[in-house]
Amino acid sequence: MTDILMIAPMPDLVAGQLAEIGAVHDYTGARDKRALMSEVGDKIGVAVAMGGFPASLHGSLPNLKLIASYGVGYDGIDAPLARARGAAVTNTPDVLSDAVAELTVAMMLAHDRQMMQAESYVRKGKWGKKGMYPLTRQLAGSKAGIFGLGRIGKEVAARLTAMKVDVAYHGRREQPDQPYRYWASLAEMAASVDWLVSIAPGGAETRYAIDAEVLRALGPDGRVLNIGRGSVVHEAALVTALKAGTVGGAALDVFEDEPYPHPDLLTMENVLLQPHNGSATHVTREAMGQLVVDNVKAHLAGESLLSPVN
Ligand code: A2R
Repeated sequence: MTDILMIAPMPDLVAGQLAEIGAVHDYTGARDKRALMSEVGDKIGVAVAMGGFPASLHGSLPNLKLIASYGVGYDGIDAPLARARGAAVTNTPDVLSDAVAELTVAMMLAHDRQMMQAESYVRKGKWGKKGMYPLTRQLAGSKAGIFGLGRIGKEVAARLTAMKVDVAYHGRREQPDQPYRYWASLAEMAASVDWLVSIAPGGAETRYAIDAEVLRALGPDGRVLNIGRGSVVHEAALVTALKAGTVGGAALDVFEDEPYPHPDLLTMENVLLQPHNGSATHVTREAMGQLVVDNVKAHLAGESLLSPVN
């Protein structure tokens, strides 16, 4: 029987299946984590996580062989360190790309067409009293620059193209097989688009990539959307730019300090907010959970991992 450490709360689908294949120890729920570690630490072979793994835990888990993470982003896990300590890391890519891409496009549409405000206009009876709602922007015909044309970015690009949006992208390298225009400079791309869409991973390399300079380049008619990682956008700089009107609007699903968006964002009309909901559909969360379990099973059976990251 394998000992499995749950270092983040897992959906029932995951927790239930893990309990069938090993002895599960709940780290997050443990009142005395140190006592738990001294009791079971050297027996733990597998840890299940949710995008993060404290590096300090390695010292208590000398026999850890796998960190199976729920979610595609793993910027909170030091994968090279885990590998050096003898542990593989898996994530849950691909199965969530459709859900994240459709929320991305939904947010762009909702923002441009002012759907939240227009709905409130109807609910509050303003339609009958004041007449028709003011005209809004149209997504078709606009230009979008995607920061991070990876698995999710490509799904976003395909949907936007179908909706007659002109797509460009920025990343560390050009992808010659892609039909979209490549920009080596994020700021230059920002200056050329209506929507700057960030679906790049978090981590030291992308931290604050969308800063005051990039926002200035995006300009007073530009809108920024972030559905990748909160750390990619300098939130204070964004708030300043929105207040000054040097950026036209924002649609944000992820934040620097979740679940606490910058308080000024909460009162801004030209900001659309979502609670880190990109992959939050029944079908996708089920598929993500199953992939966590299937990685653990593959590891225990001595088979190749389904989605290793290191
Ligand atoms: O840079 P490239 O050409 O390798 O393109 C990748 C880009 N990317 C970066 N761009 C600029 N600077 C970086 N340091 C950097 N690191 C990566 O982001 C690639 O096109 C894209 C990431 O794509 P995938 O690895 O396929 O990730 P996926 O499944 O699209 O998910 C993206 C992110 C996750 O990392 C979570 O943070 C979030 O979506 O849920």
